Amino acid sequence: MLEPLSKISTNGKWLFLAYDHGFEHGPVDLPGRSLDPYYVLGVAEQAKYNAVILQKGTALRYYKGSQFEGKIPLIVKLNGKASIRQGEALSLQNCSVKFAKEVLGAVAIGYTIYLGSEHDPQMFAEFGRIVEEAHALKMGAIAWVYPRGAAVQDDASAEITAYAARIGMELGADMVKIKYSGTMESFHHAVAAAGETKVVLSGGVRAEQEEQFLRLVTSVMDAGAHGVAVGRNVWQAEDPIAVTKDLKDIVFSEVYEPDKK
Ligand code: FBP
Repeated sequence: MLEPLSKISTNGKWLFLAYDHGFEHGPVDLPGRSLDPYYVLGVAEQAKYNAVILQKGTALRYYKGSQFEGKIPLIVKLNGKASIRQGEALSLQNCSVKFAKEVLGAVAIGYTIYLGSEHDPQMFAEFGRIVEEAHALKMGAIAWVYPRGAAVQDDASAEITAYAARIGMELGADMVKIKYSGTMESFHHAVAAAGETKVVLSGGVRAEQEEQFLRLVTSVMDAGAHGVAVGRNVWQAEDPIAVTKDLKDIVFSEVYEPDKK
């Protein structure tokens, strides 16, 4: 069900603002004004992101019924895990697809799968059902696929990054969000492995220099990626609007070449 996502794209590309870190990492990731969801929603609106990504509660308390509802498209992250408990990663659903659509007004849902975790079969099964429900409600389904766990030797290798992208496609995701594999060539392999499923980069921890992050984004866009879902590199920055402008220049200025895939 790519249509709901296509409707919110810019020339077939996407720039999403992710803000689920309070759940995943805790307030330690949300310094200064970024602790306030209204601040981040303001950035998303002002900089005209293609969508903002929130957990259920943030969407319920700060998006629903606020000045931002309907102004910025919403993607609801359906699962999440805290960073305190160690061991093999498992993230289970805490919000239904129906609630995301009918109560929160989401155009798409997101779900994280930890590829390589001893619990990955549970997340495959849960996301498989979610894809069916999302498509029945005419919503997009986005898989975050992150290699993680004792069985994963190198979570950024070319092979496992391509495997992550492929798993997203094989599970029926319309879009897969993956981490950087280190080189343009290896990321291109991952984009190719995803086939018809669109691939967006997961931003990562804030780079020391904005230039470093922009170079990384240039590399993935040159590799044929369809966009970026970024969090910390934007709302932790001193001037998130200026960073977004630079990001848009890279993500949206690329000439779309379908045979790049
Ligand atoms: P960033 O751009 O800040 O890395 O955000 C992307 C994201 O996928 C978030 O949606 C999520 O909270 C975080 O990264 C999870 O990162 P990790 O699982 O590596 O701790």
